[in-house]
Amino acid sequence: MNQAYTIFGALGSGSVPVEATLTLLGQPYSVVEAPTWEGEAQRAKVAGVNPLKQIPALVTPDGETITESAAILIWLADRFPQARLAPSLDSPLRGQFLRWMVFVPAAIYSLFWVRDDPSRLAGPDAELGARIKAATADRIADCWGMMESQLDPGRYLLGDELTVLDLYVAVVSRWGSRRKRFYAVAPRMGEVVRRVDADPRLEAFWAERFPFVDGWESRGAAG
Ligand SMILES: N[C@@H](CCC(=O)N[C@@H](CS)C(=O)NCC(=O)O)C(=O)O
Repeated sequence: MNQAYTIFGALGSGSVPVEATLTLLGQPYSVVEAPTWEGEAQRAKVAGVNPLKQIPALVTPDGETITESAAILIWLADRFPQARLAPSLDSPLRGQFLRWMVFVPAAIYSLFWVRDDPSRLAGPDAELGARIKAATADRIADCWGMMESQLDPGRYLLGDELTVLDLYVAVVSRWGSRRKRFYAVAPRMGEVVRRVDADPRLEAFWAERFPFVDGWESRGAAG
């Protein structure tokens, strides 16, 4: 039996909220760095644990492999309930927690499959690719705006306790326009993710795994 968790992941990717969760939990883990968007050699590193060749994939100390970022995050939070990184099964917040934990990958994260490489749908048609990129940016902004309208955040998205949902949104919101549009359509969620960015327990972690380089929030394309 392995002693620690192994994460197949990459800097700035969907593995980062999983790594942040394990950091907060104080659980030992190692990362197999595999930026899958960089080509077949990187994708091949992941093929053995995820036939879709996507990250993140978590291999547990028992040797079980779990893919799908939201499933991994929920599983970890439930596995260590004393850390209170998710509302408990009988909490009145549980339904909304599950709702948004599914919404983020279903409505938003999944669009990056085509945004990362629009030719996956557009083929060699560059103009169509550009239209897909713009339309998916609008859709992502609409989805963040819808989430903002449905939530009533406290210090964190579901109230005053940090959950894995906050870690998840803090990372996914940085893709594309580097939160430029996110802050515009979701100002209250924006306050929450800035609080997560500034969490002293994660300062060294963010610097290593998703650095806040100068001006990152205002750089980038349409998103
Ligand atoms: N549904 C998956 C999506 C994972 C995903 O799209 N990962 C990206 C990196 S952040 C990836 O590996 N992309 C390469 C590809 O799809 O070919 C999840 O939530 O974990």
